[in-house]
Amino acid sequence: MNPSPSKPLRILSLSTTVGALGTGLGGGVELTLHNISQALRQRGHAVTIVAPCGSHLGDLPIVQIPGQLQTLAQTQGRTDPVLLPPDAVLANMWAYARAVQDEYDLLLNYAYDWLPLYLTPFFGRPIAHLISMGSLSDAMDQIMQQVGTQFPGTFGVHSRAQAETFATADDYRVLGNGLDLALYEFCPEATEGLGWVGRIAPEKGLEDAIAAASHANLPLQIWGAMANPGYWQQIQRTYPDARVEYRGFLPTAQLQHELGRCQGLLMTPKWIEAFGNVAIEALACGVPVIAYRRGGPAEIVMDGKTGWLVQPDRIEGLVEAIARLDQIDRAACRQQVEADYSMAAMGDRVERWLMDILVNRYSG
Ligand code: HBI
Repeated sequence: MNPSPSKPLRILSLSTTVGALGTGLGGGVELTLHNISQALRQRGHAVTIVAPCGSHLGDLPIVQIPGQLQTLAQTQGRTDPVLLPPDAVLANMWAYARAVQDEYDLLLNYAYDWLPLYLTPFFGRPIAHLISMGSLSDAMDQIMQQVGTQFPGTFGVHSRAQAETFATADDYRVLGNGLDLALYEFCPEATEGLGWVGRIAPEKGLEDAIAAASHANLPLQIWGAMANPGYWQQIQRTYPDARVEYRGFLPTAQLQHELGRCQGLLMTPKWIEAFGNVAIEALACGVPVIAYRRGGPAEIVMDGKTGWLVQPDRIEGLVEAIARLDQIDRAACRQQVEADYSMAAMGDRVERWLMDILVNRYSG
């Protein structure tokens, strides 16, 4: 089958396996899967999603597969062996995919797991792998190197920084990410202090944001899942007088309403964020972003135009940037997201990636 851009594709999308879609356990990739699926369907492609039982994702049709969920890859050690529970939903999903593959033009994998990669050469249809995190384990790195070399161009990532955490990243397709901008309201005037959004966990570096907000003598509002209560208590002991308010983990409509009123969002990651969805969520509301020059956010923030990039781990750098937030035009923040990170922009990038895979596949 020689694909032509006008010919609609039949795409079988295989979900992350760490939780049923809609539970939030799948983190950022749930939003990514939903937005890509919607964008491709708006272009006339047929998208079928295969996911663990109990999944729901708007009005998208989902083939529900039973079985035991996968362990979160980021909770495992770098040298750990690959784990598969008995009756693994991951294995059951890919057994289903093998059985129905001839009804599709290509498969699109969202799971950050070893098995789908290992199975790739045994399938008759091309498989595109959307890699949702940076390098975490030797086993994944090795199978990615093996399959990425055998099937060049079939790996998609969210940022160049994420790609570069893997040894053979030169032909990984950088896709960025995308939001349904109708869900985010532009807020022209700030009426609150600073904001911070993310899982409350050590790799997110919340303590740096609190230190910087205190030095700048501004209040800090915090949104996100309480992933690590011990870490939160330790921060409160370290900064007993900080003017911080923990707002909890809010649904998008509520989060964007509150976040939109902030003078600026602080992003202080200690690890390589694959992308940093919260950066484009803030920008979509007109909120400038101050971020460490590290990982995905450093490829999103336009230094001096939609926020400020700061030398990593330097609190005084954050404080200097906070003092210059008024130099940023909030409308420019919204405009950047509309140009680069809308559903349409992300859909263009993903569609081009999938078409290139099919063209390369059939051009020999
Ligand atoms: N871990 N084993 C495994 N498989 C996944 O698909 C996976 C994961 N950890 C996190 C994750 N997916 C998603 O939350 C991504 O959005 C990061």
